[in-house]
Amino acid sequence: MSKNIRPQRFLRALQRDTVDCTPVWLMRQAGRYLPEYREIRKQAGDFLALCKTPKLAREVTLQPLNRFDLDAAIVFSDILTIPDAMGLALTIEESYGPKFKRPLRSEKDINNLRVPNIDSELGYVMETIKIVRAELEEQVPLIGFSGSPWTLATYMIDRNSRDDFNAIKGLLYQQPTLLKKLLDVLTESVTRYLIAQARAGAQTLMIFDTWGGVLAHNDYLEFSLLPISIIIKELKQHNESKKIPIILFTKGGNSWITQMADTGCAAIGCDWTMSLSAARKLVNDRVALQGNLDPTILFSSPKNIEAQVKYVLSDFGNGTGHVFNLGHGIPPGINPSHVATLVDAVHEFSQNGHAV
Ligand code: 1CP
Repeated sequence: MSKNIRPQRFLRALQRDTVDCTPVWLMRQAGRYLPEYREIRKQAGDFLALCKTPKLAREVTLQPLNRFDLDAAIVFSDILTIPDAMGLALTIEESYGPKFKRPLRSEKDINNLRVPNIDSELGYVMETIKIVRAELEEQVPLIGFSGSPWTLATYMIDRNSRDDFNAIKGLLYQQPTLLKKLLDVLTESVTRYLIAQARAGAQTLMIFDTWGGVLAHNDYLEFSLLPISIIIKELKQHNESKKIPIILFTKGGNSWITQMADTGCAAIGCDWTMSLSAARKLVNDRVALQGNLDPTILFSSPKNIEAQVKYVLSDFGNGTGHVFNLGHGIPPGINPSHVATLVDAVHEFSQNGHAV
């Protein structure tokens, strides 16, 4: 335990080593719920300019750490930087969300896609990682990330509304070979992107498979988890990334937890619909678990937030291998002081018993 100082808490929990208390970070910890984020966002003009200006991306990465006692930082960027670098041209509209100027509309569009040049097209992400790492020194570890190939594909295929998966599922059932071609280019792109992030200084890599859960059981294994497994295998073989722990998060992915644990990831992110103790039994302590408070609980009272934090901690139970998080990102519009309540409650209520 002597080496169990604060900077190690998160990385130790991922390796299922002993910790002094449960580490906590929050998906979308930088973002619109923070007034100081909205200010910088205004200054930058638009979302992508913010991501592409390392000086500003550095600032918003650090904003939540200046306010809260978080145990990890996550580089400020977006999963859609890869399709943007492939030429689809990302825009984020305030009322709509992400949109591409040139979404994939035809077989030819997919056939013409190429793995982007990571250094020249996505170098700004690596630049942000380098400056944030230098600034954080060894205070808390820095997480790099990417979307999964399937999740990226759901955004890249032209569609009419945000929550309509008919277009991509139509492709899956009508032209599976073409979809696989798209997933192959994305698999290679994500692999190279994550290796570059490790090289730049990311100390953990997270794969966001936000839309894997919309797939039928066997389709998830073939079209979402298989490309992810290939990426993890490659990362494990590459000198620059082989020692970096990987967190795999499939929203709505509870039914595949045992298969996810077989990929070689260090931890699985769980959404709030599953009991952590049940998940733990399924993975048999082979991997750590990250999660899983329902983000909307942040809209409730501080007293209720504390009670729900206690519940999640006791649901995981005694022993190591738990990284506290939400089951999905922080919603815009919550009171930032409620985040402080959550973070402090995790540390306070996990000191004795829960984490050994
Ligand atoms: O208007 C704004 O200021 C933009 C809002 C915003 C922000 C703050 C977007 C657009 N992206 C981000 C940052 C972001 N996105 C981070 C930053 C690091 C942090 O967590 O603090 C991360 C990790 C992401 C990842 C991301 N982007 C995911 C995976 C995680 C998840 O939430 O499931 C997804 C699906 C996206 C796509 C995206 N980008 C932006 C929005 C609003 C969305 C979601 C759109 C949708 O619901 O389909």
